[in-house]
Amino acid sequence: MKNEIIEKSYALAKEQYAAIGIDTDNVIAAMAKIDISLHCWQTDDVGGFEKAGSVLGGGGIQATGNYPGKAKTIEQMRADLDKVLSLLPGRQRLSLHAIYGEFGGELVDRDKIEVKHFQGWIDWAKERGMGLDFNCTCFSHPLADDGFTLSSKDENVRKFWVEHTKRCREISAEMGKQLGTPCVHNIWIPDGSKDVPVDRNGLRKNLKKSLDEIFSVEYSKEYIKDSVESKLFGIGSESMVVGSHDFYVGYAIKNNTMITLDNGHFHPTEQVGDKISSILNFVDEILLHLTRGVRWDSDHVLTFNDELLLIAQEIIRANALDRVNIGLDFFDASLNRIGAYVIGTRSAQLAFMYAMLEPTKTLVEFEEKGRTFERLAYLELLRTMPFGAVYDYYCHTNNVLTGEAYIKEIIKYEEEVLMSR
Ligand code: RNT
Ligand code: ZN
Repeated sequence: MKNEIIEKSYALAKEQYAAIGIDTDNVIAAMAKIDISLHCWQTDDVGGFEKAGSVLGGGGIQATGNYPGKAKTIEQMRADLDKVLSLLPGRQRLSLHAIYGEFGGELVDRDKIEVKHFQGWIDWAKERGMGLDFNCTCFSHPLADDGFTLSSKDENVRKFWVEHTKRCREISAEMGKQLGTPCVHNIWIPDGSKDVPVDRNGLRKNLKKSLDEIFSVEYSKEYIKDSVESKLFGIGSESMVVGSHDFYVGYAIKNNTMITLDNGHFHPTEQVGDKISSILNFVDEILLHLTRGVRWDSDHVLTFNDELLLIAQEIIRANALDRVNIGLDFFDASLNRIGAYVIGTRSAQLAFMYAMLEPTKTLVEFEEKGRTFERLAYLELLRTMPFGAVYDYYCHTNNVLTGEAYIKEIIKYEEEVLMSR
């Protein structure tokens, strides 16, 4: 899009928003607070670099499709991430999984990983002024094959995963220390039962014991922020998930950890947006895993839909941005992965910008006076306001391509880089 058109469109949009009491310049300035953590696993369908050509293991994580161009080495992944970063306005973080270390061709088992395997990533992030987040990888491993990790009744298996997760927290704390911004460490485990189990209680007691052991090591909150992620069901855990929402909400409140809300992890009619103002009354901070579930936790590319919008609106309306860590969690192997990455991240940015372009105070006044027609009418009006022009201008002021130009740039990268992999 021509600069002149971007600027003219923005000038008109600015006037339209001013008429309903919104200062678009302020909103653009506030976008600096939308720090989105990019999930590294979108570049390679959650494969990781433990061994060459590794494939996705069990545990309810499933990517479908085999579009060419997936990152097969750390160098390729870093090149892809740089491309993605160049097409995004604002600041981002990077979220790594434990299987993405630099293991130098050696097979380093999960209970042996160390900071040194991630020092390259820390340096990489430092050069770019980015923060890092981290995730233990309790799946895609022979000791996770029977579906139980931290809740396993096999004491050796349980201990193995406790040790892995402890090491992941140690690595996270070091990342936070070296980079000067706390690293969010997220625990998600696949543990659950395909068919109706009998001893749910025993498994949940085990999970609680494992978490207590893991969190018995204390680190400064300046270095690490801990979070736990629940799930309703997964492939192979249809009948029961040990780490259910009730389990982790209870654990998080009692132990002052964060709760991870992945919007693919609930019943399709449940809204994660509705949960935010409840949970934030009882825990200090939350982590979001933004995704798009189609009929199930399918992890489709995030798009600008009502579900995402409600999440962003609820955070902005509750003035809770500084208590929400925004992470992404989608992986689709059926289309250009870099394109998917950029679409999803831009959609998240757009949702937060849209939420900030709302005259919330006026709407609340209508609501409190019972003037529900005007509340609804304004909400509908906002949908056709020129928020796209504001987003384009935001990209423009960040020297980032807008409109169809970014699409062409991704096609060029596909032709020049991805297709020759
Ligand atoms: C799985 C969880 C989990 C993973 C990532 C890779 O259902 O959403 O967050 O997607 O850790
Ligand atoms: Zn998730």
